[in-house]
Amino acid sequence: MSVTLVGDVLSGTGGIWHVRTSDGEVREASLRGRLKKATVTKIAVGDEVEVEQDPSGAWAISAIHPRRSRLARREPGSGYGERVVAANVDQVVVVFATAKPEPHTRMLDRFLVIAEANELISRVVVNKVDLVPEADAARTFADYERAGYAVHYTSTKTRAGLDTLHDSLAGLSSIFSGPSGVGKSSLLNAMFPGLNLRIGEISESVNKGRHTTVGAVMHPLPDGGYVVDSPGLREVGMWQLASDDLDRCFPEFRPHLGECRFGDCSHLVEPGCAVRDAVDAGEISAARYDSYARLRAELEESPKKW
Ligand SMILES: Nc1nc2c(ncn2[C@@H]2O[C@H](COP(=O)(O)OP(=O)(O)OP(=O)(O)O)[C@@H](O)[C@H]2O)c(=O)[nH]1
Ligand SMILES: [Mg+2]
Ligand SMILES: [Zn+2]
Repeated sequence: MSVTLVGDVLSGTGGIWHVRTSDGEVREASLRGRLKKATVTKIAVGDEVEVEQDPSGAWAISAIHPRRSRLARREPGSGYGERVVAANVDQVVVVFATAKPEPHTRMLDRFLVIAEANELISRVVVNKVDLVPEADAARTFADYERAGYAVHYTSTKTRAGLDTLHDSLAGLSSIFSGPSGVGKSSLLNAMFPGLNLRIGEISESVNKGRHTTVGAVMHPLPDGGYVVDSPGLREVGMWQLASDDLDRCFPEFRPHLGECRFGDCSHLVEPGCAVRDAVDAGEISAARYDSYARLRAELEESPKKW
């Protein structure tokens, strides 16, 4: 008789998946041949699966449960396909640094749009606040607080903001995302010392695009919930987002949608646009609107076959 257990996929390399089963053990499992052929869903970190032990003692994944959520983005490089970075996540923690590397808020907007398009809540973490005056950091990221995002100002050196961030992760499954070198792994180590994640060498490596974390790995938290540490991204591709849906991915636009003169307003050129009026009135940040316009142009140029 074979044993079947339910578990969560923590990581995977070379066809072997680490699955944390309901009894708290972490088991190495391969994907059942039958399932491999039948399934269109590629397994991702965070997937809830069934594993079966065969008489020789080896474990195999025999079923994948439906996902309650997922964070997907475009296949990196020239690919058009989607890549599910993690399944069954509750929130995306988008980490940027005040410096080393310099924060590019346009890129932050992309990370946030992808989370919104996946219908996930995001938090913004502004790490390395020890490197610049507080007022400078607050000015750079003020637009995000105004847009309604929770913004955490943190430092792993001074431990500023770590308790509040820690509390916001309790009982949830959170994926840490953001550029390379901003301190995602450092933050997780500082909040959960047992994790012992590899962190990068000081600054010089940051701009050379050397990635310290390789592949997304999910870690169970001592008091319940999970965190996913993911490798830094240099480019973040949109996936399967219709250009007409982009406006809803900017939370501060939402109160104004439906108030434009034209129902299918692109908020770019049409007269009587409530979104542009709000920008002119200073209610919506001009920089965020500029990101919207650029992303919209990009989506309209991209191949429809996504
Ligand atoms: N000054 C300062 N440096 C920090 C802080 N947090 C992390 N660092 C440094 O930033 C560098 C990169 O940290 P990592 O944690 O490896 O960054 P990461 O975001 O996980 O990078 P990838 O895994 O490549 O995506 C290391 O040298 C850390 O010591 C901080 O709050 N202040
Ligand atoms: Mg890392
Ligand atoms: Zn409009």
